[in-house]
Amino acid sequence: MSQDEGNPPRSATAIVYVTVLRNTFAPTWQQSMYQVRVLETQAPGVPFTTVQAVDRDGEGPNSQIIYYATGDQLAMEYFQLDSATGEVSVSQSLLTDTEGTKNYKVQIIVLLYLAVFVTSFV
Ligand SMILES: [Ca+2]
Repeated sequence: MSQDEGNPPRSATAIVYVTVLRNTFAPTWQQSMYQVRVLETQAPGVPFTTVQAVDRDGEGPNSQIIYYATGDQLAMEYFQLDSATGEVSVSQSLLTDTEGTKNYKVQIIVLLYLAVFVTSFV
């Protein structure tokens, strides 16, 4: 209700309907595991695969998905993830890995849900 300061005071009433957007659904992965082969000559910064999760809450912050990656130190050195798109790319040339590592494991987490991302290069 709103009221003015006149004498006598006049007022008006409006009804406001409020819809509460509840966070009902957790995000789910399209695939629980992604196994990808990538050449050691893969250009840094160019996505070679995309992980994808969906959230059935529809539009708005309750369905907004943020990806982030964890993994061993070596994997984190060579791979990067776009937190908004889920695109995975090499962050530096795999040719600089003098150990010649063939398998890197990167875990990509969307909120509290895990998927394991495994990649190897030939
Ligand atoms: Ca949700």
